[in-house]
Amino acid sequence: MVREFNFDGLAGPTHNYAGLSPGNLASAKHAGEVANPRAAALQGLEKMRFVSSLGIGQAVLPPEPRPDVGALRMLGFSGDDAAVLSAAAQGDAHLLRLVSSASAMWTANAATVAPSSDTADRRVHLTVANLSSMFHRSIEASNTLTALRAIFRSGQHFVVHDPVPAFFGDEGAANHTRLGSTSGTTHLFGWGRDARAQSGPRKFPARQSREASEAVARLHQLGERALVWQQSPRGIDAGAFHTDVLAVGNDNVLLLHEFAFADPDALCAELERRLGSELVVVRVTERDLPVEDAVAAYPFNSQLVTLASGKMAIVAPTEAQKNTRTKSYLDRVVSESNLIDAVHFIDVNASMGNGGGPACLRLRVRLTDEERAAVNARVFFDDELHRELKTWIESHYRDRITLGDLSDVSLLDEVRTALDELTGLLCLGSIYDFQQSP
Ligand code: SUG
Repeated sequence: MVREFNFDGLAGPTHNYAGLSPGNLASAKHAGEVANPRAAALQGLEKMRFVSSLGIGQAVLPPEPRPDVGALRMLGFSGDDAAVLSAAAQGDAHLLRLVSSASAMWTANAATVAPSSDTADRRVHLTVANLSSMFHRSIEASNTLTALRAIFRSGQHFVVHDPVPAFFGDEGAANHTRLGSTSGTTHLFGWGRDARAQSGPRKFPARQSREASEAVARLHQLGERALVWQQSPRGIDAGAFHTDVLAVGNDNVLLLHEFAFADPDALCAELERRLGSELVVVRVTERDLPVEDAVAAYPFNSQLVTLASGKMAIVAPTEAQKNTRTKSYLDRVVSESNLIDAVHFIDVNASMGNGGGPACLRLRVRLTDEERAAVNARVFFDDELHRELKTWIESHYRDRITLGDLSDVSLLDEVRTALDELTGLLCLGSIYDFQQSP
């Protein structure tokens, strides 16, 4: 029995809006707004509860310690923690903002995953994303590696690979879609730039490199199952910084905006060659759904999940319900595909303010019963864990954070106290630097 588990990232206690991601329009738009980390974390937790109530496998990944004073020390700030924070807060405080983001909540960027059914050595492979295109995200990788190795510890069942060399930008599962039919499975990797590329986006950075996608496919021993395809430069320039902003797939269904990938006709033909007539692609043109609406309301950044009935459901952000064009696209998907039962709209607007919809907040990991049993950490969602996490958030999180609060050393102390308790609650052991004795 194989089941997909969605590993959602909990929003961390420093969740804020700092405008850190060029090419991510929501991040720029909300820069400087007052944030409510408690509400952000509770919204994420409610999404987990809801998805779990649909009968879908649900699990949780912990936040990372922020502000990252270790990163500030590597950048030349010195003294005790309070002195480091206060020195970094001088001037425009940009470095302090970069090391304070709660961006690890978007676990679609934590790693790329291949289930054991698809890999040559029949183990589950995870490659931690280097996220090297954005400094504030690149500092996630080392903690993510430690956390994933603590969770997927059994070498008999799992391999957690180091990130690929940082020169080749890798954004993890946000640029990867696994599709399948009775003819086989295909892992579709989307890349935006290659080291020798002549053409690419002009306005915004292309984060994912072709070399990284190919490396991950090799590391995961996917062989012919891998399909490495270019993202549409036009889509990236319109704000689709990851492929999951304009496409989402599950089993034999792919929802696709025409600006998700370059040459979508050729892509669809290749997918059909591999997966046969069972493949259902619900494509939408720029004319029917302008990319501006898709980027603003994130209908493709939905979770497309298979229910126990065999039918599928979409978990979409409420923003996609309010926008009439994206709402009618989702209605069309349900009426046309006849495989998709329902669209559920869910409020994750705190995360959406930074460009992270429901799909960004989860890492999909397919596990057999045996593999699931090999995970000793208490990361799988149930009523009891839900209750404990809710109490934990309510007792540790502030309901208001501005950029000016980030240099407050008491915020750092609060974060460490909270995360120390959380690692106990999730039976993860000591996974953070601050938990190691000097
Ligand atoms: O990397 N936003 C994240 C959003 C990630 C969304 N993930 C997926 N599409 N899978 C990013 O751009 C903004 C933080 C700020 O501006 O404060 C940010 O990092």
